[in-house]
Amino acid sequence: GKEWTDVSDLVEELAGSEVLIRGRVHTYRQVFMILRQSGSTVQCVAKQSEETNVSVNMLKYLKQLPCESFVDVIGLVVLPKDPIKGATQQVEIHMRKVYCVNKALTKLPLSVEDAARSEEEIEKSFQPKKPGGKAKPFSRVNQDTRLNHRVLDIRTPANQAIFRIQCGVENFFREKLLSKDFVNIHTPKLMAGSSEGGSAVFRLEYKGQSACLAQSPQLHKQMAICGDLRRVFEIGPVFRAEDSFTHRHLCEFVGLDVEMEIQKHYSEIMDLVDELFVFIFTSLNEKCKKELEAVGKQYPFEPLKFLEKTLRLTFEEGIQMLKEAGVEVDPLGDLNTESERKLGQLVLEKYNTEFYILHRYPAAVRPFYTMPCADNPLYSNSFDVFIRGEEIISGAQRVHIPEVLEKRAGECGIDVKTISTYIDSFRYGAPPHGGFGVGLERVVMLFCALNNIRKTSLFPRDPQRLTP
Ligand code: ATP
Ligand code: AMO
Repeated sequence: GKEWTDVSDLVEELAGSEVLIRGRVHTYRQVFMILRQSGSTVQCVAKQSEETNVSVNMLKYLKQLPCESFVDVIGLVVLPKDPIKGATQQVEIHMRKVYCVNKALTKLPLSVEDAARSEEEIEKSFQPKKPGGKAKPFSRVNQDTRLNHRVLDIRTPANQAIFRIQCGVENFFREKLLSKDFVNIHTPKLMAGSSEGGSAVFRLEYKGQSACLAQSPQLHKQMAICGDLRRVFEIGPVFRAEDSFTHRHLCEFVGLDVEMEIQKHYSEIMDLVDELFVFIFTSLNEKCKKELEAVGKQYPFEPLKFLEKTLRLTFEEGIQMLKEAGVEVDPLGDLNTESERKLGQLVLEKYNTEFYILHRYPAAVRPFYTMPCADNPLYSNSFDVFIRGEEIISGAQRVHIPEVLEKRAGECGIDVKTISTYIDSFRYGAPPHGGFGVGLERVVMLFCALNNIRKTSLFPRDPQRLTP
């Protein structure tokens, strides 16, 4: 009839009491077993004493238990003489009884202990501890090994934290939008045509008819606005048949999408981006402190620099800054990855922020549904948002005039027949509107300055990976 205590709740106040805990065998050395539960660890000692008599049989049994096995431990909470280095909890458990709940394989494809080491720790292990001694280098776990055995890899403290941070971003996004009277919608992922155009679309057969997997909720979130929902958001899967294998593209990712009526100007959409993301970043820093620290322990990073009021630069201002720094870019073309990075650096130096909005993009590089600028149709009422020099958001005011929309779709090589129901929606009366799309995995990756989007996707799908 004993209740289990969480490892994270094992604190000094419990000293002297007997507890029952369940966790994994993280490591076992001499008489010390480190028990792990999610990101928390506690040192359990097999001591022969009057108070905690551990039988010789139990010791033998413990020694042969493979790492990662699940055990129940009954033991006495004791304050340690010296600070404990190898565990998160600052109490020791003197074991009285141990039961194995479920045994793991003796030879695991990767060791969680190895997978949790920082690059610095690994580097250091190549030096001998004592001069003239022999070094005992730790092995590096490469990314493919991690992803092939993702269930084991997810168990590291940094990964435990990453997916809690991801959950935080999603919750703060939803919380803020609900407080502003947005409606949470769900749009179909099976579509008759492609929503973003281009080649990066997965095609499939749908009951004898050709179909696509949604490249974004773009068309249907706009149709929801035509349906008078006024302000909507969606959190859902987005599919892109990306060809290139990069550090920031997945073939399936989580899209955070917003669409809203606007009164006068597309700056209303950027105002929302500003308020929403300052709220998300502030909430992360306040409510996910422990998690951010855990990520930083394995992958050290500086906290994101952002302003209370998000900086806005026009595309023209951006390319002027690049030009002054000796980088020539096409004034009516798109920025490539390298010039986006460079501009991020320049903005950081000049404005001391790593989060900013670049707007009024050249019309030619934006999707067909983007509203051109009233004063100059070579530019558009659109924007991208960057964290540490990399894109996390694209957004814009949309064309709500059906004839213009039809023409633009045709010019962009889209088969207008496949999106006729979308274009028709604007023939029944449509308000001026706009919105944006955010890549969840990119937000987490860039907030924590991680170097690869696969680190922030639980089971990533990329051009070479469809399992696990
Ligand atoms: P979008 O929604 O606009 O597709 P994105 O973040 O997926 O946003 P892309 O449009 O694919 O980014 O690319 C943005 C810029 O990065 C483009 O100018 C493109 O030339 C460049 N780029 C994209 N993929 C690569 C790559 N694999 N290597 C180098 N540059 C790339
Ligand atoms: P866009 O194509 O720029 O815009 O996508 C929006 C955001 O989604 C993320 N993203 C990706 N993340 C991971 N892997 C990918 N392959 C990938 N592609 C894009 C990025 C990007 O900023 N319909 C418009 C949005 C809108 O205007 O409302 C759209 O899809 O973070």
